[in-house]
Amino acid sequence: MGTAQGVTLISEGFEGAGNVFGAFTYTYAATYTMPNLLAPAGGLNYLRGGAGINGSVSTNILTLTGSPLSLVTGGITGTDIDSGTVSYNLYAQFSTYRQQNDHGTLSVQFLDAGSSPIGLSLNIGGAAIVSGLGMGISGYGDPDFTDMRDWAADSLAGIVPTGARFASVRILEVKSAGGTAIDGYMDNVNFSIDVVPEPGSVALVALGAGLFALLRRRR
Ligand SMILES: [Ca+2]
Ligand SMILES: [Ca+2]
Repeated sequence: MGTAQGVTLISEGFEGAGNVFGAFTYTYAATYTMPNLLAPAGGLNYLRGGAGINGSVSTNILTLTGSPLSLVTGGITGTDIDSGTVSYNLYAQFSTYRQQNDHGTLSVQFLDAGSSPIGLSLNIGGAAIVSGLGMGISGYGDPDFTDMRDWAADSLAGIVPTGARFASVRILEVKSAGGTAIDGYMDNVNFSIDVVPEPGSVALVALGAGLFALLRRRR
């Protein structure tokens, strides 16, 4: 087991003039959504999906700058990954415009040393998250509507698969037929990896605790 600490591969709040997805942004002050009350806070700006075609379903793919990312970084080694001791955490916040239900999906695909995919991609966000968002009046803006949408976070955590060396990251933006803009909104995208205790040592600790409990019960 290496001595690596957690490595943040992506931490993007869409606050600057540019962002790692090369995406257009909206300002919260434009009140196309309800306020973002999640933690971490939304700040001033969030990602939007870009231009679509009025009257038809449109998609836009936003690829992370520098994708695929190397997973062998920050002291994390290929041996750590192949020992099943590297965890991942994928997180982002999602919203949409009124009841159009346009949506963004954040996808991570692990790749081996030869850039071949390993398993299925990890996906967060998408139609399911967006369709469940609450709605209400933003409280400012003119005109205001009664169906402005809340923000919700989605996340996935697990173990980086054996053999993985890279992660390909992209956002798929989809708009419904109505409207012109692709309004899958996203903020505070975070993707990190970390070395966890080896399964063997965890199992031994658990076994020890189990024996202790058993002995106590017999007394
Ligand atoms: Ca932000
Ligand atoms: Ca739209």
